[in-house]
Amino acid sequence: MFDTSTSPDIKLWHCYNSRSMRPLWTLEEMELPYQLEVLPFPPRAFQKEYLSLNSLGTVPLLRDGDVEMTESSAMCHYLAEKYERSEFMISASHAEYADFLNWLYHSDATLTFPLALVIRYNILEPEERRSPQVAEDYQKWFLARLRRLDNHLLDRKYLCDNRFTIADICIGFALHLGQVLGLDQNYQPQTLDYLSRLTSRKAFAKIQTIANDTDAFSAFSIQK
Ligand SMILES: N[C@@H](CCC(=O)N[C@@H](CS)C(=O)NCC(=O)O)C(=O)O
Repeated sequence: MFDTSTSPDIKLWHCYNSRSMRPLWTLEEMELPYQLEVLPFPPRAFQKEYLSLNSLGTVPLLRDGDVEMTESSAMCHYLAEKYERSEFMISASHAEYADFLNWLYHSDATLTFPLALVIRYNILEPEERRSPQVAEDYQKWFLARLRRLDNHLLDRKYLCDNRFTIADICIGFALHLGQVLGLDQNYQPQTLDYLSRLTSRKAFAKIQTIANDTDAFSAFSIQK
């Protein structure tokens, strides 16, 4: 277990290179104390006891006192609001507020979802159930779904208000996961620049060193 203080209230269950990177990256950017439990991926297969904590079997799981959450982008939103870190947020009175929320939701529902199917049909299913055709279709779908982001980044360094916010963390994770799967070869130059701007942040570099020996996708990324 990785513990950043003696008795933090916040506890996060994490798998390397999974969606739990979103709240982990947020915690590090905000310098909040937390406890981290690292699980093998997928936990529903390799750490069955985890199902008693989260019946979905998915990561992340976040607890903060009585609060329990299972949606990664919502966790980033919660941490920024709850711990009053307005520098990572766009307020409701700001002209770009709706856009900010849209990127937060877009990050998982629109961008990460097709990647989950690529992982499933290329890596997680037993050999006889794998389907290169399904994986390829969802890779193409993911790249087509980057169009809106590609256009948005033509004249911007960050998604909202010209500064780094949790929207960049949430979208940045989806781009990072695509990169882990070798899809960055097809990213537009402005999107690649944006991703390297995000991954060169100190907090990102730090979370990449946590539990990197448990990377479930490393064998696949080496073959790509
Ligand atoms: N919408 C949820 C999805 C959570 C999710 O599906 N996590 C994946 C890891 S990236 C997982 O745990 N997959 C393993 C499984 O489904 O058993 C979120 O954003 O946190």
